[in-house]
Amino acid sequence: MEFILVTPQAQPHVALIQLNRPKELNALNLQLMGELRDALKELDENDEVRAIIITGNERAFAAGADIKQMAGKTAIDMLNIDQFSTWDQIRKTKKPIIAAVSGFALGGGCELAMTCDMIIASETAMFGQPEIKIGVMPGAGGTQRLTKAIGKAKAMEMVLTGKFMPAEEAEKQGLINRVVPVELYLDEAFKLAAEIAKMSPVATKLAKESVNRSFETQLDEGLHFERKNFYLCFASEDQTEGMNAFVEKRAPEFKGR
Ligand code: DAK
Repeated sequence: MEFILVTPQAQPHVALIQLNRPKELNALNLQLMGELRDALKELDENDEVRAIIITGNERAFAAGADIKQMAGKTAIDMLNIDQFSTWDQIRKTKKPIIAAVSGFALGGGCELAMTCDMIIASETAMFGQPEIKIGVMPGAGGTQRLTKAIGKAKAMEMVLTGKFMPAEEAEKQGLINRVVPVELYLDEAFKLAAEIAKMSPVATKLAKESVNRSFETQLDEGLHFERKNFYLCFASEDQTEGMNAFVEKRAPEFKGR
């Protein structure tokens, strides 16, 4: 594993996965996502593990999918790469996953945190779906999960303006479980994981599956819709312009083509 660190028994029955591309603010490239998928599958099959924590570092949980890797892609490239199967497998993890978030949780980073079952944040955490600023839209569930978590008006504003939501507001809006001082966010995640790890692993898995079931059919349909529109963004010149502008550190000039 090059881009994640996995500790299967960070505490009794609790595994820790740390995203580890600190210089790139843990931008989620394809390799990192593949490693994360494989690690979660292994931990899900490991009887000693009852809860899993995913974290980044103090500055960033993850600043999104790797824009440098995506910038030159066409809609057909995106279709052929089929990152969605990786995200789908992550979503199918049966054991509870807690995201311990500090700093940036943006784009795919925010979507990854929302794919987890609970979110503990440090007071410096910032959540956002800024894809619109680089000429695309959320592609890994952001339009669906964010809307379900914080409601249409707030989600619409975040998705259409790319504005970030600080941890305190995210707690008020119900996006996260709680916010704690930065030096405590990982401890707090471990405390929650330890509490869950005391319960019956069978009942825990069944309960997680049941809570998720409450919106699953609707979510499947919503994700399908989002994916089609996400691919379509890659057929636009604005996507190329938006992502190249990020890489070249300049403001984009969108033309609506
Ligand atoms: N991709 C690649 N590199 C990134 C990055 C990213 N998302 N975010 C940051 N970096 C890199 C920067 O380019 C910089 O690299 P160097 O220039 O040093 O080589 C380094 O990390 C440090 O970043 P900054 O110098 O920019 O740091 P600042 O503190 O000034 O700014 C920032 C921090 C987070 C505000 C800024 O870096 C930023 O705006 N980053 C981009 C945020 C963003 O737009 N995120 C959304 C990306 S699109 C899908 C699944 C998921 C997705 C799509 C499809 N499928 C399943 C198909 C998700 C899409 C996205 O997430």
